Amino acid sequence: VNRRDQAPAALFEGALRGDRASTARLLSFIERGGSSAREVGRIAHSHSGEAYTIGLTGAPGGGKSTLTSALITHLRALDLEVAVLAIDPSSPFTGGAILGDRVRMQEHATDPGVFIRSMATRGHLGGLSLSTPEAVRLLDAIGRRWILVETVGVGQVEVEIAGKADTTIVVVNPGWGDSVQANKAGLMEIADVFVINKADRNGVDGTRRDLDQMLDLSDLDDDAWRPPIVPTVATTRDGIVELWDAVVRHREHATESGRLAERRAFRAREELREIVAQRLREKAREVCTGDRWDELSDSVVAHEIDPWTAADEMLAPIEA
Ligand SMILES: Nc1nc2c(ncn2[C@@H]2O[C@H](COP(=O)(O)OP(=O)(O)OP(=O)(O)O)[C@@H](O)[C@H]2O)c(=O)[nH]1
Ligand SMILES: [Mg+2]
Repeated sequence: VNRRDQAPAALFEGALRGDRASTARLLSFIERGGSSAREVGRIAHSHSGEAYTIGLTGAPGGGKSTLTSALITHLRALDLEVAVLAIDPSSPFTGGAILGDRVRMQEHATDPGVFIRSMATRGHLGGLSLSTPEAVRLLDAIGRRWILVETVGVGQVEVEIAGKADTTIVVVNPGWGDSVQANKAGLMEIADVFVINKADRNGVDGTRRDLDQMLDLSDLDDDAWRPPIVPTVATTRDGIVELWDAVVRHREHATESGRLAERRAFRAREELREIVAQRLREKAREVCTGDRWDELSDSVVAHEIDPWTAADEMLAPIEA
């Protein structure tokens, strides 16, 4: 049977057996949204709950993909299997090909212990923030225990997606200051580990001081986790052992303090809230079409009825 014609349940069987094309196809369903995506989501949900997710975020070109590739090499040496999702919130739907990431992580392309996938969105509101956890859950369900999620950029959406990981690595470069000025606070809020990548360049000490100062100001409790600052040179893999060590220590701290469970519970509630909100937005689009809409909106335009009363009348049938 051609995989294009297979239903999610059959594809999931294939994915469980390690068939990458089936996994890729299921991720495409998720990327597109709609009823097939929901079916994939339901199947994946019942099989998931074991994976640990690590987010990497930071300004474009900071070295996230090179770092991810270096981390993969390190994890493979530890005999761990890994899946990577590279998320690009700014690109339109691509069917899973973001060239830079492919090239950067190419050395792992034929390793069966590594699964790499790029995801983009058509740009509809809430699309990527819902499809990312869904994709993570699928990879979890097919048995990937370590999932790396790379998000490009430092805008609000990116920070939100990156902040949904169990451990979030924020990647900056020496002399970072200006490029991310606008969203420093957002990055400080989500960072569990700071990486100063491209530490082969000047300005590492100044950047470290800058980060340290900001962390001093963030008024942490005595037993709170203070994000460590790890300098790396991703291209030569310098500092990767220290980076992984920082991730492992954060994971232990989060697990033992109960923060991990709290964070996951919060995330689950936020996701549910977002799904409900998305459904209501769909409902709103439906309500605002047809004869009744034409009639009432004409009346508002003609100043015969105020918009609040018109909205009440339009919503009356579904609120009953
Ligand atoms: N000098 C130096 N260059 C690096 C280092 N790490 C990455 N680079 C280079 O920086 C460029 C961008 O690296 P990527 O890994 O693609 O960066 P990225 O953050 O994934 O980029 P986007 O996904 O486009 O945001 C490439 O040319 C890398 O070779 C480093 O530690 N030192
Ligand atoms: Mg990249």
